[in-house]
Amino acid sequence: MPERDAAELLRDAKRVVVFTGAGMSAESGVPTFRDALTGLWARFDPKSLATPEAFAAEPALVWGWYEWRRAEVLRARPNAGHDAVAAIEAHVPDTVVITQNVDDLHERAGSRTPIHLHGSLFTPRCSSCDRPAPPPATTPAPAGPHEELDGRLPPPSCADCGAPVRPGVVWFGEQLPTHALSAATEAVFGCDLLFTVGTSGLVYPAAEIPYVAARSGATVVQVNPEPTALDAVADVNLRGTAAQILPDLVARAWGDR
Ligand code: BJW
Ligand code: ZN
Repeated sequence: MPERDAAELLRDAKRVVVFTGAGMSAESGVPTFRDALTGLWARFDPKSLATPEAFAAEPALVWGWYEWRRAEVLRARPNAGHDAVAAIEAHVPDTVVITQNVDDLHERAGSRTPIHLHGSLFTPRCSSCDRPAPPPATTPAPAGPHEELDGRLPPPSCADCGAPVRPGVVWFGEQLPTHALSAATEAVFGCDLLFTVGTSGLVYPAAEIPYVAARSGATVVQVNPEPTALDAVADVNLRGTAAQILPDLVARAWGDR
């Protein structure tokens, strides 16, 4: 289809899904995973940190790394892109935000109830009985020695069964939370416009979401400064950052700001 103006599409849309990845939070100072120089996987090995096997083998290494990341997120603030997503929700009440991010920046920008497909840094739980555990009251010092991977921190123990508490995120090889995946699927089937923002589209099953939207007749608009695996499924590719493109779209759709 010929490229329609994305602001016009937004103004006409009745049911919107905003599907976000790590690039959404990049301008808040939260690193992505796969960007060549700055991504987490350029500095850390995902197999040693983001798998259930890694946690079983080295719980203090994995817990310490996630506590360091939680501290970084607590210091970060939502950016203009997060604000624009909340503004879309205000203009189009039938908007659902589906995020792969484990930070809470959508919530802090005012998004109502974003669906967290890959869990959250703020919902630790028991690694054995699944009982939710409170996030620790203190977080590690800012520039921890994690570059050398010496930032070990023993995880707390479950109040019920004594097993180690684990981060509430979805690791490689784990199933996505059923309730999140079904709520996301329902929203995507019913939407007429889907924005995919700041995701490489490489991690499944989350990366299926734009394809499902396209197959069910929605228009797909991608916001990303780089080409991605999702370029082909997007009807409109907007090359730029979340904090540049999204506020501009909102302003052009409704004359805000
Ligand atoms: C900007 C920007 C700016 C920069 N503005 N943009 C099919 C084929 C092959 C493998 C598989 C398959 N299906 C499943 C798998 C296995 C695996 C997988 O997908 N592997 C691939 C990597 C090959 N999937 C899984 O294991 C999943 N589970 C599963 O499949 O379970 C099946 C099962 C069934 C039954 C029983 C048991 C299991 C789980 C995947 C969990 C992913 N977890 C992580 C870590 C979360 C915790 C943590 O934070 O540490 O989730 S991995 C990491 O990748 C994180 C992210 O949510 C996810 C996606 O990354 P994202 O958000 O796209 O970030 P990047 O860095 O990749 O991209 C950033 C983008 O932003 C770039 O495009 C930039 O250009 C852009 N950008 N600045 C806008 N300012
Ligand atoms: Zn327990």
